[in-house]
Amino acid sequence: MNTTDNLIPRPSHVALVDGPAFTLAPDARIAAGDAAAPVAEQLAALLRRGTGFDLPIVEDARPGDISLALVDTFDGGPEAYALGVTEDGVGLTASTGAGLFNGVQTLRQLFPAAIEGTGTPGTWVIPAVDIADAPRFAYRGLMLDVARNFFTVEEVKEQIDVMTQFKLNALHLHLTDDQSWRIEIHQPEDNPSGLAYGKLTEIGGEGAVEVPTAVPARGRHGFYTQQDFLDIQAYAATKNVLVIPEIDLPGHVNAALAAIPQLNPDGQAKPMSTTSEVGWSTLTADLPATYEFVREVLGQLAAITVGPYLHIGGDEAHVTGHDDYVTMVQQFVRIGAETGKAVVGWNEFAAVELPEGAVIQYWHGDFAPVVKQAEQAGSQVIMSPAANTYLDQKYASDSPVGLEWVEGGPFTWSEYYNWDPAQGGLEDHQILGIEGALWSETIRDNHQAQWLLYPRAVSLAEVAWSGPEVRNTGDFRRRLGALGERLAKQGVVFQEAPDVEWSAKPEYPFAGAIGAPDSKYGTIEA
Ligand code: TNX
Repeated sequence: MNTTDNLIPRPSHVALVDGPAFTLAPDARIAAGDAAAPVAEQLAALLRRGTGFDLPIVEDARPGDISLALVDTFDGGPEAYALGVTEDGVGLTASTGAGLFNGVQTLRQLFPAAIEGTGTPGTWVIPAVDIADAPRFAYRGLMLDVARNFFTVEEVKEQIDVMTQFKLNALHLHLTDDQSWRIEIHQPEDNPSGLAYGKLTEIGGEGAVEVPTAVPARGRHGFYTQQDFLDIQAYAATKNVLVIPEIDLPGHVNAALAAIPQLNPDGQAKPMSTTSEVGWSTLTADLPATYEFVREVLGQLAAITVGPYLHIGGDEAHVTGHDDYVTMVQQFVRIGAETGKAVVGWNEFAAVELPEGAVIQYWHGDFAPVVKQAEQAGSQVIMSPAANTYLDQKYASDSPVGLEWVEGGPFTWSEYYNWDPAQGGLEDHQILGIEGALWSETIRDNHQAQWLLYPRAVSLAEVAWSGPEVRNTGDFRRRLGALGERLAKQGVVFQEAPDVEWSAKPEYPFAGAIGAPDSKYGTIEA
């Protein structure tokens, strides 16, 4: 076994080449033309930290260097790359920066795990190999629920840093819910009903969930200014990550109802709420303020969203009558489309006529309307079936954090590995990709989030990237074991799945947390 056997996600083609290995020498350089320089800088930063070498960026390669090159055309699409390693050097080519970025993640894993440390003296050897690789799906995402528990800009960036090494390239931010409103909306000049948009974050930004399973029990509050949101996206873009913002409509809106009285039929603001119950709030179909509000919010959000997608929720509107649901969501998808973005919604929103380019995110329930829209309206689908992708679910009934409502659970890395997104008659070309959702009712910081994410998000990354012909459960389990050392060196917390032989153990993130096992006193009670 060598590092070419440990790659995650598994590349389409890996061929060991006869011949001596490559050794990165202290005087090696990284060669890259102008367009490849930003990715070369990232590779250099990573390898400098790991090796302590200078690794200057230069224009032309000589033997012993790593060279990055952009070429005009390439098989396998914009994210594909080719990586060749011989005794004489490493060559990485792609047709876009994204392709190069993906290739760098593979190269990173080809070095010994010590590369993830800081300046470890060592010899940095890579076997001679030829790799040609391209993703199965274009969209490979995670969702972070920043509404139930707030995650700071810095924390979001840290999550981006970890996910990208597995070639995950989409981050969906669930920005609003019953408990909170996390994105600044400016007061518009044209404001017929006099809605005070500033209250959304002034009141809604203070909210969070409160459940007695973690320390502190109450979620953290806060919100992103529009500038914060732009900063997150700019940072994400350097790591080939697209941000998809979500405003959840027409249910999951209590924070908006608490901030803006005119959204309520009686004109009275609702009280804020910290409950983790779902499906009990709704916008009102026959209030003109509803549409004025949604138009303003989606308009401002679209204006600060770099990517092509705007997520408008649509889930669990249990107290919205069916006709009212259809009336409102039909309007909302139009308003969303008028901003120039493609609307994304949870699968319930497939009950309305979707505009061209709409994307359906399937999470649970009836799959037939999804397939029908995909066939008839050409909507693409993001697959997030709860039983194969929900990252907020417990690993075992005694997990210190996590929920356990999804049938078939609890869920480990293997349930999230052993499934195929092309199901129920959907074919690959109708599937934009897959996404794992991390709802945050029970988690309070990045380490707890990481514990639920890893290793299951790694399973998802391989399902999203690698074709079924190169996936293998037993081999993946072995590769996860090898990955432990890299994650531990990065300081990433992960769940020590008992059926995996881990090469290193993470820190345990729940010392002192309510519900956490405690060596002396048993479980800490709420
Ligand atoms: C259902 S999944 C929700 C969320 C909750 C989650 C908890 C979905 C589209 N809606 O509001 O946080 O369950 O697992």
